[in-house]
Amino acid sequence: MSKIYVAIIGAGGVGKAFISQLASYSSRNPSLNITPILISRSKTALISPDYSGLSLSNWASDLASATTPPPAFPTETLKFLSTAPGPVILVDNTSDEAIASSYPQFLSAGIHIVTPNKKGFSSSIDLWNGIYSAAKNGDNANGKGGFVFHEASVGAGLPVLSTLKELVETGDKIRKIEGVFSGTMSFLFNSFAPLSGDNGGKGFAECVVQAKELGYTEPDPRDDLNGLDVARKLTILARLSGLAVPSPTSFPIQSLIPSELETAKSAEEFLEGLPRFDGEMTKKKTDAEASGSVIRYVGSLNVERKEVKVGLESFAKSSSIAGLQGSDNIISFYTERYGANPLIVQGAGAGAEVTAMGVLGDLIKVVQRL
Ligand code: NHO
Repeated sequence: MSKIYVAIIGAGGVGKAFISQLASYSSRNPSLNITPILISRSKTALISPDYSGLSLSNWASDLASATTPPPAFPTETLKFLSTAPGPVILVDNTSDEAIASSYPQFLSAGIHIVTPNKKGFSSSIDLWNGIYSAAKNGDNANGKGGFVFHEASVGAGLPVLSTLKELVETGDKIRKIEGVFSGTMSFLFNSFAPLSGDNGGKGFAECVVQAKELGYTEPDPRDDLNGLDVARKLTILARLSGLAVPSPTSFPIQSLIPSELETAKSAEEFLEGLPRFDGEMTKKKTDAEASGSVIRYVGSLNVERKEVKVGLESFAKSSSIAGLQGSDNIISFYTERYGANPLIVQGAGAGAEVTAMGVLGDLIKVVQRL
């Protein structure tokens, strides 16, 4: 088989785990001739200018000592990839909006894209339309466009988008999708408002600090607490369900950042001020407990009513959302076929290894279609 060229942009938590999983997949499938030609991070890159391929055994130390800057994006990168002597899969492991904005150009040039980056699929509807009108698994089925897959943009390695696509493509009607879409929010509320009702007297702010110390939150926890990450995931699910949501801020999002702390200059200043607002969250928790419920941060999409919303809701203690553990996600699909008992996908929804698995799974989908 001729070579399959792979260009990897972004070598952080997910990127590192992806490269190690790719190396193992490649050695288990030598006949595929997987040939990495670019590994880049913000300031430096490893490049194989003659397309002979980079070794994946010492890539991390090679990249650490590299001084070559990454090829300029998009022009130089597009030129390098589109002149490769065979199919190219671009793996975007960054959260860079500028890279995502260029997907239509790369797809039009026949370059395949797999990515956990939510930006391309949850920003403006124009970008979404641009991507899917250029992609071979979009409107460009008979053209020379590349394939695009982004399973890990929702629920990390959980089969959320592939399940939704199969429901839609086989003619089921999506009525409602709801669930816990953020590993960070899941951990926070499972520890602040556990089923037992007893969390050892911890206030909400203390739970946020603990989540941060355990590495669940973004470096600045406000990036989790503002709800935008969940809103982006709901935007993707809504669009795949046929609702042309214009942007991730075009529907109600309940931010858990007290308005007085929105202007805090640093994550530290924010965390210092947060305990002053513990009373409000404790009241919400005890109000829910009084009716046998617990509070959870959820997203829901009602396709029939064309409604999307993200925020805190109360759930009966017997419900599957209330019974979630650790930082797990749960996504329930209510459809015509499944009736009152939804199809449920549940499990770890955050973390480098499981996210990288979703990305590698997408790369394998492309390989199988070449
Ligand atoms: P890092 O560790 O910041 O790595 C980013 C890398 O990209 C760095 O190497 C940086 O140098 C490089 N980079 C940035 N801009 C670049 C550029 N212009 N050119 C070249 N390199 C550039 O980020 P992660 O954690 O590795 O994440 C990578 C991507 O995966 C992001 O788009 C992220 O949103 C996505 N992702 C991560 C996770 C996760 O668990 N880490 C998940 C999904 C998607 O399901 C997960 C999730 O939603 C977690 C969420 N916070 C939750 O539920 O609580």
